[in-house]
Amino acid sequence: MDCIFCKIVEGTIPSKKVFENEHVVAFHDIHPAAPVHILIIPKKHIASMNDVGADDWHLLGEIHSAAQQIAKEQGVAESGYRLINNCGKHSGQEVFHIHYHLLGGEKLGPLNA
Ligand code: D5M
Repeated sequence: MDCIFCKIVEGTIPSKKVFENEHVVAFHDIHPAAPVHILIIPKKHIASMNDVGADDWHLLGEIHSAAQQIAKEQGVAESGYRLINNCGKHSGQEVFHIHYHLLGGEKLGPLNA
């Protein structure tokens, strides 16, 4: 499958990983929009929030659990951070392997800037 995030999961293209367990991987966004910008993804290929199946919901819980740990490790848990999922055309989703952006390290702008 021609999915850039699946290739990151497989290790066939490089990434700066900050977290990995059985179901979830997290790595630095290649175009950071804040001092801390980490992408958190399930290893399973799910195209978008619209495609999360009945057996997949635990993966989103695991992503949130990873986000809590990563925020602490990246030093933004106390100052605050944002966890964003873009779904579909109007959101600007570019990569169709579901992912959450963890953004922090500075005061963030309006949600819909
Ligand atoms: O965000 C997709 C994000 O994925 C965007 O912020 C760039 C990032 N990206 C794309 N390719 C890579 C690689 N190879 N490494 C790290 N980050 C990457 P979206 O929510 O789909 O707009």
